[in-house]
Formats: sequence, C-alpha cells, structure tokens
Amino acid sequence: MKKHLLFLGAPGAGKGTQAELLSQTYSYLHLSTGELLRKEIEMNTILGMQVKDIMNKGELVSDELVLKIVKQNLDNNKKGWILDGYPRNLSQANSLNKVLTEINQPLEVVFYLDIPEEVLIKRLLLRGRKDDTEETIRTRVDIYKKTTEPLIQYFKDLSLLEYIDADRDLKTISSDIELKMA
Ligand code: B4P
Repeated sequence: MKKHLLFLGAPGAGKGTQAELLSQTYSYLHLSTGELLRKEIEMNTILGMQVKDIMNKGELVSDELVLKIVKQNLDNNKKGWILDGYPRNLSQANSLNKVLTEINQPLEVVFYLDIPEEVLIKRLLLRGRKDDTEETIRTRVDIYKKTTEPLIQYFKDLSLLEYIDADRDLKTISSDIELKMA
C-alpha cells in the first residue's frame, strides 16, 4: 500500500475532498496548504495577515512561506501523508523533492484529478467560499494553467502520475484511487 501521495488538479477538481476521505480511511496525515493558510487567516496570525489579500485575489502565496508550512508538518509525520494543493509550480516541486530526500520519505504516487473547466467553475460557485467569486475563480484557473499544469508532465516523466477522471461521483472516484494505491 502506497503511503506518500500527492493530489494534483485544477481548483475545484476535488483534491481536498478526496484527500480528506482517504486520510480518514488510512489515518494518513492530510496536508492541505490551502486549508493551513486559511487557518492562519482565521486566527489572525502574522502569516495570516501576510497572505489574506493574496488569497482573496486568487493569486499564489510565496514559495518560501508555503515551504515553511509543509516542512513543519511533514517532519512530525509517522504513518503516511497526502499532499493536497502543493506543489503548485516547478519551483515548489523542486523544493519538495529536496525536503523529501532530506527526511527520506519519497513520493510514491501523484493522482491527477482531471476535470472540464465548466464543471469546476459550477462547483466552486456552488461552494461559495470567500475566494469562490467568478472573477477570483478565473484568476485561479489562469494561474493553474500557466504555472501548475506543467507539473503533470513533470510527474509523468518521473513515472509517478496516475490519471483520475474527476467528473464522477465522490465514491466512484475514491474507489478508483484506492485501487491505484494498492
Ligand atoms: P486550495 O485550498 O488548494 O483549494 P481549491 O483550489 O479550492 O481546490 P480543491 O481541488 O481542493 O477543491 P475541493 O475538494 O474543495 O487553494 C486555495 C488558495 O490557497 C489558492 O488559490 C492559493 O491562493 C492558496 N494556496 C494553496 N496552496 C498553495 C501553494 N502551494 N502555493 C501558493 N499558494 C497556495 O472541491 C471543490 C468543490 O467541489 C467542493 O464544494 C466539493 O464539495 C465539490 N466536489 C468535490 N468533488 C466533487 C465531485 N466528485 N462531484 C461533485 N462535487 C464535488
């Protein structure tokens, strides 16, 4: 059974949803950089204040800040982990690689959740989080296409990529993922 997983996909593809389900089933650590950053904002920490405007515009937070959060959390992990929303660009992918080599916990599989753009826009508008306005969603999708999408080829070249059709119901998707984890 694979223990070190990563979810890749557009905003609203369901990375958080699937990572949460799997982390409950296997008691793995679910590390969502988006969720951790939102918590910092809620708690009004210095970090939260630094990232609030950036996130509300749908832009990416700096690589150093995100790396700091990831490092802190992975260091304390024992059972297994699921990265959700990180890395989001090539520089973050290279930093992650370094951290995982340092802690001797290599990535074993990357699930790429594939979804048509019209479906994700509908999903996010329905969810209605602060950064789910039409304008912000467009920015997030544009940034995704420019900076995150190249990671699909990056992980394919490392023979880590598993393709998942994410335009299906939750259960069907998670059964598919579990089969590919075995
Ligand atoms: P994230 O928190 O990563 O989240 P997300 O884009 O909303 O996507 P996700 O794919 O997790 O969607 P979800 O499961 O919730 O990013 C938010 C922001 O944080 C970024 O814009 C950026 O500013 C910042 N950030 C995060 N990581 C960063 C990094 N590494 N570097 C820099 N900045 C970073 O699903 C969406 C909706 O669809 C939900 O309502 C869900 O219920 C629904 N849904 C899910 N699966 C479904 C299905 N199969 N069928 C129907 N509905 C479904």
